[in-house]
Amino acid sequence: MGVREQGIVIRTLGSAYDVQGPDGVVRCVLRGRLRRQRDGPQRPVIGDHVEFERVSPREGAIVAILPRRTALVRREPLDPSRAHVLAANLDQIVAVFAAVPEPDLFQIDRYLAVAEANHLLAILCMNKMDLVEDRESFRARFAEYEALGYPVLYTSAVTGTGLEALRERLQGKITAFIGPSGAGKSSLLNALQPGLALKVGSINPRTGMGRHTTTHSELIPFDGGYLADTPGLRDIGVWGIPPEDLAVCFPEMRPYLGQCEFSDCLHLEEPGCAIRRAVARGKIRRRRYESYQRILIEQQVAWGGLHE
Ligand SMILES: Nc1nc2c(ncn2[C@@H]2O[C@H](COP(=O)(O)OP(=O)(O)OP(=O)(O)O)[C@@H](O)[C@H]2O)c(=O)[nH]1
Ligand SMILES: [Mg+2]
Ligand SMILES: [Zn+2]
Repeated sequence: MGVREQGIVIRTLGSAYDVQGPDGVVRCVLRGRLRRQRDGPQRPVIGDHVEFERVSPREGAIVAILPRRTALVRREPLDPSRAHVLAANLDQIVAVFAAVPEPDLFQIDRYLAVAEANHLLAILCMNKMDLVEDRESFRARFAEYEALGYPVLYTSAVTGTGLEALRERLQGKITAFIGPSGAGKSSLLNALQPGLALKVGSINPRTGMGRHTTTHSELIPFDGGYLADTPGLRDIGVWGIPPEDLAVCFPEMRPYLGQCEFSDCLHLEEPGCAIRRAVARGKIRRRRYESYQRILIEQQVAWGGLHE
C-alpha cells in the first residue's frame, strides 16, 4: 500500500481524473472496487474530495471518495429511474440561458427546482443581452424570479455587460455553470478569466441550439473559490425527492405547506388544497403551479407511477 494523499477532482476525462493535490495536479485512474462500479453512484465527479496514491510524480490512482457535502443530481434522461451526479460539494449554481431566442420559463423552473432539490443556491443568468433590443421589457419578464428570491443577472460575454455583478456572486464560492448547450457558459467563464481559453462552440442556425461543445466538466480556480464549466444539458429532471416533497422546491408554496386537508396532498385534484386555493387567489402564479404539475407528472412517470 502506498501513501494516501487527499485532493479534489477538478476534471473528468472518461476513465481518467485530474486531482488537485497538495503540490499540483495528478492524473488518476480508479483503483479496484471503485473501477468496477465506474458508472454507478460512486463514480468521482468534479468537486469530489478523494484519497489517492501516486504511482509516479504526476500519476496516481483514486482509492476512495470522501463523503459529499452536497451533490448536484439530476435524473438520467435515457434512464429516468437513475441518478446522474453532475458535481459534488458545490455552494451554488448559475443557470445560464441565452436571452435570444427567448428562454422557456418552464425550462427555467426545472433548473430552479433541481437546485432546490439539491439544497443549492441558484442564480439565474440571462446571457447574450447584446442581442436583446428592448432590454427593459425583457427584464420585466424575469422580475417574478427576483420576487421569489432568485438573483437574476443580465450578461453579455461579448460586451462584458453584467460581468462585475456576476463576479461578485462567485467570490469564495464553488459554483457550477449549468444550462442548455449554446447558452454561453464557456464564453462567460472565458470572459471572467482572461487567458482561460475554454473551447466555445457555434450555434446551429436552423435550431438556434448549441452543438455540445463542452464535453467534460472542469473546476477552475477563481477568486478564492472554483468555477465549474459543464457540458450543456439536453434536459434536466428533479431527482431524489419524493413527489410529496416537490412543493418544497417552489419557495412560494412553502408558506402553505401543511395547510391542506390531506396531509399527503400532492396539490393536484385533492379537495381542501391550500396550494390550489393560493393559486386561485393569485398568491401563487398559475404558470409556476403549472410547472409544479408538469415536474410532478414527469417524476411519477419516471418512477413508474409511484402513487398508484
Ligand atoms: N451575441 C452573443 N453570443 C454569445 C454570448 N455568449 C456566447 N455567445 C456565443 O454563443 C455560442 C455558444 O457559446 P458557448 O460558450 O460555447 O456555449 P456553452 O453554453 O458553453 O455551450 P456547450 O458547451 O455546448 O454547453 C458561441 O458562438 C458564442 O460565441 C453573448 O453574450 N452574446
Ligand atoms: Mg461550453
Ligand atoms: Zn394540497
